[in-house]
Amino acid sequence: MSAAASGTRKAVRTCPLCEATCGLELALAGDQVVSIRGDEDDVFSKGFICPKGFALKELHADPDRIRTPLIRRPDGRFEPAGWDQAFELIDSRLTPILGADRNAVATYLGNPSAHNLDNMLYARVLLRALGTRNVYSASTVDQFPKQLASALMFGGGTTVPVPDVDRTSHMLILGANPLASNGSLMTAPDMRGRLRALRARGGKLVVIDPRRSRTAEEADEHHFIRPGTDAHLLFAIVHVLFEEHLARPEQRLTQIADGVDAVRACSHDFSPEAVAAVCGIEPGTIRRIARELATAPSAAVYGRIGTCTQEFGTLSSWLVDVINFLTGNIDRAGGAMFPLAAAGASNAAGTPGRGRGFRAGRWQSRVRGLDEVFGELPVACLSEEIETPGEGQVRALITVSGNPALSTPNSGRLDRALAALDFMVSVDVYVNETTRHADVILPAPSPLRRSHYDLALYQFAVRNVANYSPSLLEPDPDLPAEWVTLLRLAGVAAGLGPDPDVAMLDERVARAVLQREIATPESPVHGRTVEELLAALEPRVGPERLLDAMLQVGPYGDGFGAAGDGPRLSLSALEAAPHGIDLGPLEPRLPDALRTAGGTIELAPERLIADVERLRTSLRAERNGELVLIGRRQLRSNNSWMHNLPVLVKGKPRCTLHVHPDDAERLDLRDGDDARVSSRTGAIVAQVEVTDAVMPGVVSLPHGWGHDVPGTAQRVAAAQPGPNSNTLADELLVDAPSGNAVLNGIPVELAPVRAAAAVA
Ligand SMILES: Nc1nc2c(c(=O)[nH]1)N[C@H]1C(S)=C(S)[C@@H](COP(=O)(O)OP(=O)(O)OC[C@H]3O[C@@H](n4cnc5c(=O)[nH]c(N)nc54)[C@H](O)[C@@H]3O)O[C@H]1N2
Ligand SMILES: Nc1nc2c(c(=O)[nH]1)N[C@H]1C(S)=C(S)[C@@H](COP(=O)(O)OP(=O)(O)OC[C@H]3O[C@@H](n4cnc5c(=O)[nH]c(N)nc54)[C@H](O)[C@@H]3O)O[C@H]1N2
Ligand code: SF4
Ligand SMILES: [Mo]
Repeated sequence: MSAAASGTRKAVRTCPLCEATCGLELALAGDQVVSIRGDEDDVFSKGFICPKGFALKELHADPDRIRTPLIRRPDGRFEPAGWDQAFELIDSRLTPILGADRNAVATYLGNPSAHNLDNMLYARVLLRALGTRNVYSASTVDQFPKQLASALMFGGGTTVPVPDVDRTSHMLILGANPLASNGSLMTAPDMRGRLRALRARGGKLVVIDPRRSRTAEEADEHHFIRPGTDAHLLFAIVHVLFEEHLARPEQRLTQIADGVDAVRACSHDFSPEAVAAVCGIEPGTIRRIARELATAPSAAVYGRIGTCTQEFGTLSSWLVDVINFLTGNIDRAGGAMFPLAAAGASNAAGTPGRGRGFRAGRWQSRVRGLDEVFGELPVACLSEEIETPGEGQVRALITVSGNPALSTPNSGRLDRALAALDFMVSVDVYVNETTRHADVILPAPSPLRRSHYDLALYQFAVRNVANYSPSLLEPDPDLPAEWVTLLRLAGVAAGLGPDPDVAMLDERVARAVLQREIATPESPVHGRTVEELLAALEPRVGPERLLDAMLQVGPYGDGFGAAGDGPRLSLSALEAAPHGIDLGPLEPRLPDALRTAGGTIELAPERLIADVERLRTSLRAERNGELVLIGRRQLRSNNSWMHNLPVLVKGKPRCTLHVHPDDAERLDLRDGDDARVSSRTGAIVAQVEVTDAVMPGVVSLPHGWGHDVPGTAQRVAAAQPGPNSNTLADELLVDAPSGNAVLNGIPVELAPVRAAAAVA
C-alpha cells in the first residue's frame, strides 16, 4: 500500500534536539507521527539518526507536555488559563517591578533556545525590552570559556576553530565524548562514522578523559587525566613544541599573529616533568603526544565540556587553539577551521579582517562582583542575586526553555531562591523542577509545529551547509508560536500593556535588521531602502522574514537580487531543497574572519595571561587524595528534559555513580549499593556502579536528573527520578576569566548508605 493510500504522508525536517542537525524523515497520519527514520538524502547527515531523534514521536504526543498557559494558585496547584488572562497577570505583576528597577527582573535562557529559530531571533528582543543587566543562561554552565577564548584571540565569540574532522590525519580530543553527545561546537552528524573514516584513512585518534568513554573506546589511544588539569597538560605540550623546535606556525599567519613570545615565556614553568604528577600523565607520553601533533600531515585539537566546565576552562580552551596555531593547523584543511555560515555569520559581516575587538567586564554582578561576558552574568551568581537584599536585588525571573533548578551549581540553593521570588514566568513545555516555581507558565508548541533553521549551530559545522525545515503541521490555534509569545512578553516589558500589537513589534524588529544592513558599506544592500527590502520579503513575517533577509545578505546570498553568479541563497532557495544545500568543505578564512581591533590573531590576550598565575600556583597545590566528581552524558538522555519519554528511559536506571574498583574496595562499596555522596553544598544518594572505565580517585554521575521533587507534572520522569548531581556542584567555584561554573572536578566524599545511616 502506498503512503498516500494508507493515509500517511512523508516529510523531512532537521532534528532540533542536539547539535548534530540530522535530517529526519517522518511518516505522519494527520497530526500524529507514525514513524521516524534518518533522511538518507540529507546532504549532511545522510541517513544518520540517534535514539533521541526517534523520541520526537513521543515528545510530540507526550500527554504531560503543556498545551495551555498555567497559573499557579495560592495552594501551589497549577490551573489552566487563557492567554489574555495569563498576560494580564504578567503585566500587572511584572510592570511595577520593572518600574521600580529594571535590574530587578532577571532572565534565564536555556539550551533548547539554541536549537529554536524563534528563540534565536526573538529572545534578544525580549532582553532588549527588559533592559536588565541580570541576564543569565545555560552558556555559563557550558561553552562560555571557549567563546571567550575565541573572542579574545580572533575577535568574535562565534569565531571558534572547528576540527576539520573529515580531512584531518590526527585528532586529539580532550573532555568531549561525541559518540554520546553527538558533538558540540562541532556540528557533525555521525561522529562515529567520521572518526572511523579518520582511522580508516590511516589517521590517528587520541582521547584524554578521566573516563574511558565510548569515544575513548574508538580511539587509538586513551589517557586518563586528573579532572581540571587539561591546561597543565596543554601547556606542557606547548612547552615541548617550543623546546624541541616543533612550533612551526604557517608563515602567512605568523605575520598577523601577536604574542608568540609571551606564550613561550608562560609555558616555561610547565614542562612535562613539572605537570606529570598533577595530570597523572607520564612526561614521556606528553612529549610523544606533542611530537605526533607537530609532525602529523594535519592535526586538530578539540576540547569540549570537560575542558570548559572546570577550574581552568578558559585557559584550556585557549591552549587548544594555541596548539592548533603553533602546529600550523589553524585555518588549514585537516586542521581547525572557521566555518562560513549562510546566515548570521558575524565574522563575515562588515569590514573583513578587523573589528572592534572584544571586551568583557563592562559591568559586574552586584553581590560577588563577577564580570559580565557577552552581555551575561554567570548563572553561578543567580541565587545570591535573588537572596541578597538591597538595590538591584532580583525579585522576578523569566525563564525561557531552561531548567536551572537541575542544571546549575548548588541547585538546592537556587531551588530555595526561586521559591522566594516575588514573581516568575516560564516559557516552557513541561511543569518541571524549575517551572513549578513559576506564577505563570506559557507553553511553547511541539517542535513539529514550528519551522527550523540552525542559525547557531551552522556557525560551528564541519561542512558549510544550510537546511531549512518548514513547520510540519498546521499551527495549533490555541497555542501561538514561541516568537509571538516572546514578542508579547517584550511588549509587556516595553510598557505596552498585556496585549501589544505583535505584528507591529515584529515589523519593528525586521526594520531594525534591514536598517543595519543598508547602513553597512560592505553589505550587498548598502544604500537601498528599508521599504523596498520589506516589500521584497512579503508576505513573510516573523522568523521567516528575518531568516530570508539574513540569508539574502549573507555570504552566499542573493543580495535581494543584487548578487552575481554562483549558488545564491534565499529562503525560497532553501524551501526548494528540503534535504539541504551543501556549500562545500571548510575553506581558509584568515585574515578576513578576524574581528580583533588590530586585525591580528591575539595569541596572548591579557585577560588570559593574567590567569596563568592561578594555574602556576595550582602546580604546587597539595593533592590530598580526595575524591572528585565529574559528569558524563548518555546517548539516551538530553540534559534534564527528555526523561519523560518512555523510549529513552526504559531499561535499567542509568543515573548511576561510576566508582573505580580500588575506590570501591577502600570505601567498602559494592556494585549496586547505594552511596551517600556529599560536597560542601549538599548530599545525595546514588546507586554505585563499580567500573574501571573511570580512573581511581574520580567518580562520575550524569547531570539533569533529580525528578523527585513535588509539584511537577512529568509522570514518566518522576517514576525514575535519579539524583540531581548539581546538588553537589559548588556555585562558589568558577573559572576566573569567564565566570563559567566548575561542574567537573568537584571534591566529594563517599560513604555506603548503611554506614552513613549507622553514624547518623
Ligand atoms: N553537572 C553538570 N551540569 C550541567 C552540565 C554538565 O555537564 N554537568 N551541562 C550543562 C550544559 S552543557 C547545559 S547546555 C545545561 C542545560 O541547562 P538548561 O538549558 O537549563 O536545561 P535543559 O535540561 O536543557 O532544560 C531545557 C528546558 O527547556 C524546556 N523546553 C524544551 N523544548 C522547549 C521548547 O521548544 N520551548 C521552550 N520554551 N522550552 C522548551 C524543557 O522542558 C526544559 O525545561 O546544563 C548544564 N548543567
Ligand atoms: N545524548 C546527549 N547528547 C547531548 C547532550 C546530552 O545531555 N545528552 N547535551 C548536549 C549539550 S547541551 C552539550 S554542551 C554537549 C556536550 O558535548 P560533550 O562535551 O561531548 O559532552 P560529554 O559527553 O559530557 O563529554 C564530556 C567528557 O569530559 C570528560 N571530563 C570531565 N571532566 C574532565 C576534565 O577535567 N578533563 C577532561 N579532559 N575530560 C573531562 C567526561 O568524562 C566526559 O567524557 O552535548 C550535547 N549532546
Ligand atoms: S544525533 Fe542529535 S540531531 Fe541527530 S537524531 Fe540524534 S538528537 Fe537528533
Ligand atoms: Mo550544553
